[in-house]
Formats: sequence, C-alpha cells, structure tokens
Amino acid sequence: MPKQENGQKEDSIIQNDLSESFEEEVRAFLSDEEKLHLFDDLTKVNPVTTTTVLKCLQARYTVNLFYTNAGCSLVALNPFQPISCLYSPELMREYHVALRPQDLKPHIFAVAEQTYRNVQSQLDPVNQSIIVSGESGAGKTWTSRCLMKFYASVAASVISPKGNETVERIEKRVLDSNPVMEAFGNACTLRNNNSSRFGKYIQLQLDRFHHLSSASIQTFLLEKTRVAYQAPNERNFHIFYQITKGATAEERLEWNLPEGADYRWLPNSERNLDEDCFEVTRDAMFHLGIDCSTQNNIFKVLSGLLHLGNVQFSNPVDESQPCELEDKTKDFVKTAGDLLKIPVEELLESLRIRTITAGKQQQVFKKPCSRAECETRRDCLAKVIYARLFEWLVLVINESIYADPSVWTSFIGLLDVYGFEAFPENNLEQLCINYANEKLQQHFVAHYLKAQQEEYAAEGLQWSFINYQDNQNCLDLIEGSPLSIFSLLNEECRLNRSSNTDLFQTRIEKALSNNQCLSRNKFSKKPNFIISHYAGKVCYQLAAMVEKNKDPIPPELVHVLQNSKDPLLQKLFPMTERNQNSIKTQNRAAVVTVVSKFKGSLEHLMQILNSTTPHYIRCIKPNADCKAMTFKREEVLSQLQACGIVEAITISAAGFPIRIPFQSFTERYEILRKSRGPNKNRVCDKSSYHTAEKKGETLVAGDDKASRSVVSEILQNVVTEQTTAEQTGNRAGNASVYCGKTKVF
Ligand code: AD9
Ligand code: MG
Repeated sequence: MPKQENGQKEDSIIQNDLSESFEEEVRAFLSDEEKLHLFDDLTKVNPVTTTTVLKCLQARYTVNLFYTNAGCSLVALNPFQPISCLYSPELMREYHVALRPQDLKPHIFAVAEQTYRNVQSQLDPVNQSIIVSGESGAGKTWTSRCLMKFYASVAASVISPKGNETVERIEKRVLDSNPVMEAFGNACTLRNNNSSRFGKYIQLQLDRFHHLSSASIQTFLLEKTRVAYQAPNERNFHIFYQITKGATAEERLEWNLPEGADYRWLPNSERNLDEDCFEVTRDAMFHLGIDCSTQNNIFKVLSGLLHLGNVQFSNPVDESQPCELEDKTKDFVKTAGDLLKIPVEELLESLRIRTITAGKQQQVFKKPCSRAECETRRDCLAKVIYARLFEWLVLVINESIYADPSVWTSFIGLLDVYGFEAFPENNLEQLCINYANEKLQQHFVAHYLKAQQEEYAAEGLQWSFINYQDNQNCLDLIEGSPLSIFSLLNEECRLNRSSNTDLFQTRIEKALSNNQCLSRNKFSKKPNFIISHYAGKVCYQLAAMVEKNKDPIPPELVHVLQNSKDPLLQKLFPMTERNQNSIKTQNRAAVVTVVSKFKGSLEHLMQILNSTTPHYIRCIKPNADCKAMTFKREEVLSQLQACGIVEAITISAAGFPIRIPFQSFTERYEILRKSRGPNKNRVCDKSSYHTAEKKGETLVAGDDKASRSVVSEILQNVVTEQTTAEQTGNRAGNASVYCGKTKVF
C-alpha cells in the first residue's frame, strides 16, 4: 500500500485535519448554503471532506437531485419513491443525442451513454462493464433495470417480422428476464422488500452496428436456504406468494392451493407487496418461450414444495422404527407426493430411511433417521428442487436471448450482486455475499485508487499519496492460501468434522490470529467469529456453517427425484446422474464445497471485469427504514466512508480526471491543428504512439518531441476556442497538461 507523505494538503483533507485555517475553509464553503446543491461533481467541492461532501449530497437530495458525479464514479441516492420523468424515454433520448452527455445533469443515463460511446469509438478494451454497488436496499437492482431499459431503447435491434410469426424482439426478451429472475430469486428481507438473493452479471451483446443482438446472464449462488427457512419478519421467494395469491380458481384446484390455507414456509403472506403480482411473471415467462403447460408444471412443483414444508415428524415409540408423521400432516405428504409425482411411500422412505453401504461385500443396510435428520432431509429436498429449477430457468432465459458469438462484436456488462449484509445472525450465506462485495471493492480500489496513484508516480508527476482503505487483509482472511476462513471451512468438510463448533472456533483463532480483521464476540455463548469488512464489522455464527458448506444431498433424495413421473423434475434430475450420485460412488474428498464453487465463479467474473473498461455506480441508501425522501446523515456518511468514495473524489480532484491515449487524442482533436494535412501521418505515426504506450505514458499522449508539439499545438487552439478544461484532458480548472512526463501546457 502506498505510504503517506507528510505535510501535504490532500492528506490533511482525508484525515479531516481540524487545524483552524482548514476549519475556516470548511465553514466558508458550507456557509453558502444556497449553492451547495449546485455541485454536480464532488471533485469540484473545495475543500473535500466528508462533511462538505455530505452537505452537498444532502442539499441535492432535498431538491430531488439524486445523482452526483464523484470522479470516476456516479453516486446514486435512493429516493425510495418513484420520481416522475426521471427515467422517461424522452430523457433517455436526451442523453443519447446530446453532443456531450456528461455536460447534462449527472444521471445513470449519462454513464450508460458514455459506456455506449466507448464501445462505438473502439477504445481498448472495447468491452465495457458497469459495476453497480451499494448495500442491501441501496438501489442496485433498480438501477440495473433502468440501464437495461436504456440500452433496449437506444441500441434497439433492427429485425424484420417473419411472416405471421410473432417474434418477440430481443430487447423485450432481455427486459422480460428481469421480472422472472426477480420473482424466483428475490425476497423480502429486513433490509429490502425486494432483496436480490443471487448475484447477476448480464452481458448485453452488440453487433457491428452497435445494435443489441443478444445477451447472456450469469448468476451467482442463489440463497436456496430461504425456501425452507425464513428469518423472523422475512419472507420466502416472491414466486410462492405470487402463486398462492394470484392463481385462478381452476388452478387452485389443480395445484391444491385452497384460498387462505396456511403454509409454514410462507410467513408474512398477509403483507401485500408490489412484487406479489403473478400476472407480470407469467407474461414475461411466456415471452421468454416458457409455454403455458410448462408454466403450469413449474407452479405445480412449487405448490408441492409448500405442502412438503408442512410435513412434520415425531419421534417413534420404538427407536428401531422410522419417525412417525404427525397426524395433521399426513395429508400434506400425500399432496406433496401427488404434485411432485412421486409415490407417497417412496417419498416417505427417502425422507425417513438412510441407506448405508458397509463391509467388504458392500452390503446395504437401512437405518431409520432421527427426527432432526428427517427434517433436514425434507428441507434439503425442497432446496435442491428449487435450486435446480432456478438454474434451469436461467438456462431457458439464456437460450431465449442467445446469439452465435459470430453475430456480436462487443458487449456491455451490468453487474448487480446482493449488497453487503449484516443481520443479527449471519452465516455462510452472508459470508459469501460480503465476500463478493469485498472482491468488488478490491476491484474499485485496485482499478482506481491504487492504479491511478501508482501511474502518477511512474510517470514522475508531482504527487503525494492519499491514504485509502485497502481491503487485501480482509480478503486474505476470507479466501487466502494456505490458511483462511474458506480453507479451514473446507478442511472441516473434508475431515467430516461438522458438529463441534467450539473446536472449530478455536482452530480459526489459532490459525488466523495474525490477521487484524479477525476477532470474536466474547460475550456471545454461541461460537462465532467477527470479520472487519470494508463496510463494517459482521459477526458470523459457526453453528451449521460447515454443514452448509458441504451442502450434502442424500443420494436417496436424488434417486426418488430421478424416478418422479413429473416431466419437469425428470428434466431437472436426469437419470444419467444416477451413477455420480449413487451411494457406492460417493467420495467425500471429491465433494466441491459451496465456498470453493463460489470463489471459482467470482474469480471468473473478476477476469471478465478486468478485461473490460469499468464504470462505477455507487448506490447509497439514505435511511435504513426505506422511507421516502429521508436523508440520515450518519447512515450516508458510513456508506461513503466504507466505499472509499471520499478518497476517490480527492484523488480525482487533485489529479487528472481525463486521460487520453495519444492516438485517440490526436484523432479526436486533429481538426483543431493549424498544420494538419500532409504532416499528419508523420506526427501521429504509430511507432511513436506505441513507444509511448509501452512506457505506460497514457496520461495524455506520448513523450516524444513530435507528440509534444502536436499536443501543445492542439491545446493552444482548444483553449483559444474556449472549450472546457475537461475537454482538453487537463486538470479540472487548472490548465496543466502532461504529455508523458513533460508538462506541455
Ligand atoms: V439488495 O442488495 O438486492 O437487497 P438493491 O438491489 O441495492 O438491494 P433495490 O434496487 O432492490 O436495492 O432497491 C430497493 C428499493 O428502493 C426498490 O424496491 C425501490 O422501491 C426503491 N428504489 C431504488 N432505487 C430507486 C429509484 N431510483 N427511484 C425510486 C427506488 N425508488
Ligand atoms: Mg438487488
């Protein structure tokens, strides 16, 4: 991490140095209250402190200005109420046709348009990513949806209708993926009524005319536990409420969902949310090519899961016998079997009897499960069905929006992952979610805070380093090698040690005590560990964590699902899997754990992100209660501090917000040169450009004499023509342009 130099103003800004003159500056800035909302770019705030930045954001929020530029990021404050015209087609068009969209009010459409133009101008790398981040409920999914609508509108494909055939346009299909994925993958949590319980990266693929030709969706780790367990005051996935509230009388009969029936896995159904609308999901599924009979099949299976949730076991009188079914739940297991097309006896056997293979002859024994084991098996059955259904839906959606890679030439990726979470009780799900957020924060830090300053230093520019919160330590703690929380969790799984969580707690502390991001809640009786994340401390409970990481699926359950007569379940659990899951071939060491899989998919994502030009949108939740137009300063402040936005603003304000490679610079501004013409090729020649690039001198241009004179000549004309400082690629408000290491203007 770069070291901080002493006595520099930037440093004192970051540390909120309270020297008298500095305080005076802050006071003077804040006294002009009327003007605070006018700062649409936080890099222009002077001095930059958390207080001044906060005041400006608050002033803007009060007058319905929800977007503010902050160096390389856009800060988006959640209004928690629909704001008319903020995302209208007219506004999209305004940003799309603007000569310079960045001169209009800060908006996600400005970011979207700039990203689109980057693709068109074939900059390197041509592919772009928009990384939308923020804590749970901050507005990431809302923002991603609006961005998709923007591209569906400005990059609309040109297709000719094929005869009478109804061909849904690709844009419509891409947009329709949202309600379907949200119905199946979002749920009401304590933090957000429409919380995404999976991560999503969607690539909008453009053809050579920059029209939307296709798309592909990659999802990350659905929180499938929610199907069978909902924390107090939370709900199951929206789709369950949609079917129970929105089914027709006929469907209720067929799916066995009488009105007003009670389901254990459907808590808080008396709360009516906008997200409960079944019609929207059905329509979207239909447009994506999921016909009525397949839909009917899906909802029937979901209803089967609701009935399965009501099945309760009690201890048998004779311990050698399987658990009894509680009287009132006998009908539920029958209905569940009917809906899942599994004979009820087979279903019950798979839930209550374990098959053990032992001895040299590999003899097969049957052993009744304890009551707790039966319940775990019941939950596991529901989770595995739901998770496979979700995966299958993503596959179907991807097929519906797919095009051969020869058709598209570039893409814009939109990333919307679950936001940082800290609940009263946190487990493996939160660990994975917060780990994903750490990875994204690291991407931001590496890409912006660190890379930019290192580049200045390498280019020999006068610069004093600004301290920022590097989260490498925290990532080492979670995923590092050889010892980390993940590696220890995997080791517990490998050795099949899941029951003694006290011992595991001790092992963690012993192995990782050197890492300052690790601590423990010593007042809690439950084994736990605390991680100091960039966004705050989170205490994780160890109970059940190893088991969750192992995520075992009893082979009897797979077997019973493979033998179901239901066409959908047959697709989700093909017979070919039998060998892999058979009791004999189960090999503990070969089990791929949840964290290993998740780490692998995130690493793949990071590779994609690293190969694109990133754009950041930082969503901020102005109050924890999701109240409309309420700005709580402490809550905004902690989010700003956590994501390093003030450091980013400071670096941008003090540095060079615009960096243009020599070639792009000359191509763009050549017209302003007096001596353009036959000489053009000489001064723009590729070799001087490449020499400059190799040295990493991409601040504005190459460092050779010819380049300098071109830049200098262009700049003189630019300034004469009174274009803005930013246009010339120089420091905001201060005309100094570096060409390589040399100041040319
Ligand atoms: V989570 O990490 O998935 O739990 P998100 O995705 O960050 O979270 P989401 O986009 O779902 O949050 O936004 C939460 C709620 O805020 C939405 O359901 C809307 O009711 C509200 N919201 C968010 N952004 C806007 C907006 N620009 N205008 C109006 C908004 N309401
Ligand atoms: Mg979301």
